[in-house]
Amino acid sequence: MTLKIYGIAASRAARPLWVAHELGLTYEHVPTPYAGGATRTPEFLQLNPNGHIPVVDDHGVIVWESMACALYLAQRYTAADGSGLAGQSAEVLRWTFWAVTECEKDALSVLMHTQAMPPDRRRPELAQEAASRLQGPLRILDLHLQRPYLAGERFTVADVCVASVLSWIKPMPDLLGDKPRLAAWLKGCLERPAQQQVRALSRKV
Ligand SMILES: N[C@@H](CCC(=O)N[C@@H](CS)C(=O)NCC(=O)O)C(=O)O
Repeated sequence: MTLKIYGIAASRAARPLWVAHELGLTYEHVPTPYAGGATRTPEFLQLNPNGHIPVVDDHGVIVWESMACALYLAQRYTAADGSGLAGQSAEVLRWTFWAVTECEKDALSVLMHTQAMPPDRRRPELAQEAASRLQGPLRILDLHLQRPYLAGERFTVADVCVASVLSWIKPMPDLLGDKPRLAAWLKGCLERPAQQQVRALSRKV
């Protein structure tokens, strides 16, 4: 039995995949797509009754919800050299929940209505409205980033979770124009080798 991560890399499965690559974990990638019915088969619904990717199957321990998958792996595993991504839990938890509740919906709207949906279905005004709602939370994060990473001096799973969500606002670079610390932090996170490996994976499957 191996650690399995279900979900194509071009999806929220990128979150647990990013953690796995940061830690150099041995895992089996099952690139279940979210379109075409693969998340509605009886076998898949047995894993996640919500019918969503990602799912982590850690030797029989099943985890779904992408942030929970990322946090679980960071808690459960370390890299071969003993380093890890777990970080101070108060910071990790508050920033991860913050990303999901304060940013994710609007960040997704920015992505969908600028880039991800076919041009004839995009509604630029919805991207603009989402971008204005994001200004407040993004300013808060910019202010917090007077330190190198979200939880302090070291890159942790909090950075994975928050950067995964905020990578969706890249098509609107103006959102970051007046937030230099946030812009530099996000660039640094997205340039990390593990994140590049996951992006390469998303171009393959
Ligand atoms: N809150 C869930 C959302 C999962 C989700 O919506 N995943 C999408 C792909 S990114 C999916 O599986 N969509 C297929 C569907 O809903 O049928 C999480 O973070 O894991």
